[in-house]
Amino acid sequence: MSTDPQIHRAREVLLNAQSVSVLTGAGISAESGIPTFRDAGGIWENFDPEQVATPEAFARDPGFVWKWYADRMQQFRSSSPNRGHQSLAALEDRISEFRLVTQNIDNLHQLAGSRRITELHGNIWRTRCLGCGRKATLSEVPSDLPPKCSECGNMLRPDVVWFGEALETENIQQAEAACHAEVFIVAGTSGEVWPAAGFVHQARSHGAFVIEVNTQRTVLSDVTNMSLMGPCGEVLPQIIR
Ligand code: BJW
Ligand code: ZN
Repeated sequence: MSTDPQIHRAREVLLNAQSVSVLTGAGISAESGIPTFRDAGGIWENFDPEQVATPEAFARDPGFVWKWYADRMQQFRSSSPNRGHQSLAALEDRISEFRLVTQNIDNLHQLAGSRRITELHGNIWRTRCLGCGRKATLSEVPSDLPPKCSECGNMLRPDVVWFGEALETENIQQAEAACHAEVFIVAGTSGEVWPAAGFVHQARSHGAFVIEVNTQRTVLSDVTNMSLMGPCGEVLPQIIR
């Protein structure tokens, strides 16, 4: 058991909480071998977000954008949840009012056993038809790109949220409700992307005790009550036991 007073305090706060919400970002999957976006060596060092993560990019060259997603699907498929994901699934089991809000599309929280999840930016394994709007789940990485709708034959897009696109209203509502929890953990996100970052501000203004878990300071560190510096896979198991 760690003797770090901050870890001890975080553990105590969580043990006494009736309601807990968590916001996660790419950093929680880093120890599963999935690159983050904005760290050194991250995705945006090799790809311009304007070329792969905007509706305009998809309209210009759907095949190119789909190839980028198909490659990431292969990578996600060969990755497993780590101790960070597993700790959050265990926390959910003992907290009656719990919500996990994630910006990640990699499905690793679900694979770890989390159930009360809000996927702010969608899920890479879900598609949406540009013709009939039908959503479907992929069981395999599509090989014929861009894939077509089995109902109407129109082109499918990944059911994810790109820059300039609105998040689903239901997801925003769930995240806003989650901001009323007693304790709010923000783990593995740079806090650079909105509206996700705004939920941390909201939680703090509603009086939550906000705990950040990150390998470095972020723009959110000054908003939180406590910043625990370290990898999610080490820090989360220490504060959730
Ligand atoms: C570890 C670790 C370890 C590493 N352990 N930690 C207000 C102000 C300014 C701009 C805006 C604003 N409001 C809206 C905007 C515009 C824009 C935005 O936020 N831009 C900023 C970047 C400037 N937002 C949008 O466009 C959003 N839509 C919107 O606002 O719509 C409005 C609208 C309304 C009505 C009609 C129409 C429109 C949509 C944002 C969509 C973001 N999409 C992406 C791609 C999703 C699909 C995909 O993955 O392909 O989402 S971009 C990318 O960034 C992805 C992520 O979910 C998101 C956040 O990144 P995240 O998770 O924080 O990763 P990193 O890499 O940034 O950080 C990793 C962190 O982990 C670091 O801090 C590390 O230190 C840490 N770390 N290892 C612990 N082991
Ligand atoms: Zn269709």
